[in-house]
Amino acid sequence: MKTFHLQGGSQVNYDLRKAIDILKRCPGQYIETNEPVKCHAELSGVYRHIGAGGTVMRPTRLGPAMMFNRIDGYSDARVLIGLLASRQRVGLLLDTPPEKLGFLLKDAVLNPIDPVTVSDKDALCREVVHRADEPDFDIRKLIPAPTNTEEDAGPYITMGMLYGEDPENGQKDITIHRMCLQGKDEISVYFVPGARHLDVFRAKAEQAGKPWPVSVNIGVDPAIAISSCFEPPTTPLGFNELTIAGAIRGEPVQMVKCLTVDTLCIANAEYVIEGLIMPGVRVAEDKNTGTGKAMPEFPGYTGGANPSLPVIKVTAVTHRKNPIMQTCIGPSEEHVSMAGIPTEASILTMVEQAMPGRLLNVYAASPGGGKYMAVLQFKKSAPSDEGRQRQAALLAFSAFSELKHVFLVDEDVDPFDLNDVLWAMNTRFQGNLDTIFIPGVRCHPLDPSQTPEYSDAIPERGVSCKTIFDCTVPFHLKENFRRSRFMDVDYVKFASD
Ligand SMILES: [Mn+2]
Repeated sequence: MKTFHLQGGSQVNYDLRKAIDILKRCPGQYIETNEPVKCHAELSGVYRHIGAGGTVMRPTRLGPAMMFNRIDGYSDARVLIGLLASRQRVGLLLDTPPEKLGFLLKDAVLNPIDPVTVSDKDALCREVVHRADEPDFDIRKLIPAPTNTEEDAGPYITMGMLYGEDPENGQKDITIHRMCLQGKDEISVYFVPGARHLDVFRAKAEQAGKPWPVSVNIGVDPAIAISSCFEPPTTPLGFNELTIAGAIRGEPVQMVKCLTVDTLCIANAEYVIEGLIMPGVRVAEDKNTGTGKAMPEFPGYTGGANPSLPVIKVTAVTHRKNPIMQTCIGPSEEHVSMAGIPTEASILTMVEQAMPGRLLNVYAASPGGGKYMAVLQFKKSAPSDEGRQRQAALLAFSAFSELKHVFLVDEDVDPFDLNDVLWAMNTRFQGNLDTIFIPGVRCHPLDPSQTPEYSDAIPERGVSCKTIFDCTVPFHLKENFRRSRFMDVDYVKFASD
């Protein structure tokens, strides 16, 4: 593999291909197929059975990441799906035990390392260059973006890291947004309404009547993919999430100047799309299909097509030789990893600051897509800690605004084992005493139970009842809830793995 030489001589080579090389050495984590596959619905239909997991309708399962080597209609491109669709695999890729990943990210946020800009000749993403002013330029022929189900609005870039800068002050942001290929040089971008940081930058450029330069970076070091999923307040407006990826790796992310627009892109990305978001231009997300549907989203449902979205006018596509298009299924376990582990880090940070030493761990659990549900493992050490676990739950809601359900468990319950969590609910929980409702709080618009049609008590789409399920034992009753104690033994000699 080609490596870079930074000033000072250190070698950097964290990229997608290095991640794949790691998985190839780990049994059960990676498979390839040479069977030709269609990007239109077939590829995702296959992977659902191989390893999607998450909130995908059953049958599905956790399984290996999968490379499709032969894509119908594309001569040299490959498609990788499910790279992060397993917490264990994320642990292998970030060299950290799965239950410590939240702590890894928490520490990384506190020790950011700025990206560096390398020269054009060191940028692997420039191995092949296609400019939009060339005849026959068509992003749909260059980028094998899957259409995940037959009713989707079109081919989607689901693992594209959108990078842009504030046109007024140069602040930077990188975030994954759903992007649909709409024409030969047009891509729509969906921003959840509110204050998505890139949308703030975009609106400023639009206000000034200026095109806003962006890059879409596909196929990068998984540390970058996960870091780009942080949200405020952990990463407030102006916090460049690439600095977190730098901290995870102990080395700066390498950027390079775009060829055709005035911004940066990730130097070793498999694909880079350069373009301009034009002021005042909008497109209907399903303009090519009219299905009213967008694509499968993390709660397990297909999101509605948005009638009016900003558009990237593509100016160039660059890629590596034999490029890898990385994709994911929206509701898969991959979303749980990417959204959930940063959520865990955010909760750990806030609760630790408020009440050090009590929150032992957090799991942003799979059934919530990494966003709607968190299990907090909380240790009460003194009578005055009683009730503090509920305060921790309130802090968790503050640490991540889209969180809907918090489950509180004691130190003798494994928060990552949902059977154990539900055991605690069955034996340490009284519904009328230990459920705390916080109605009328804004949550996340993609949860279909949060609509005025669902109940008159819900004033607006996206407003929800946040709920705490306190499955901890009252401190003064701890002795009554002692789990059966088995003998500590050296079991391996009886039955080795
Ligand atoms: Mn941000």
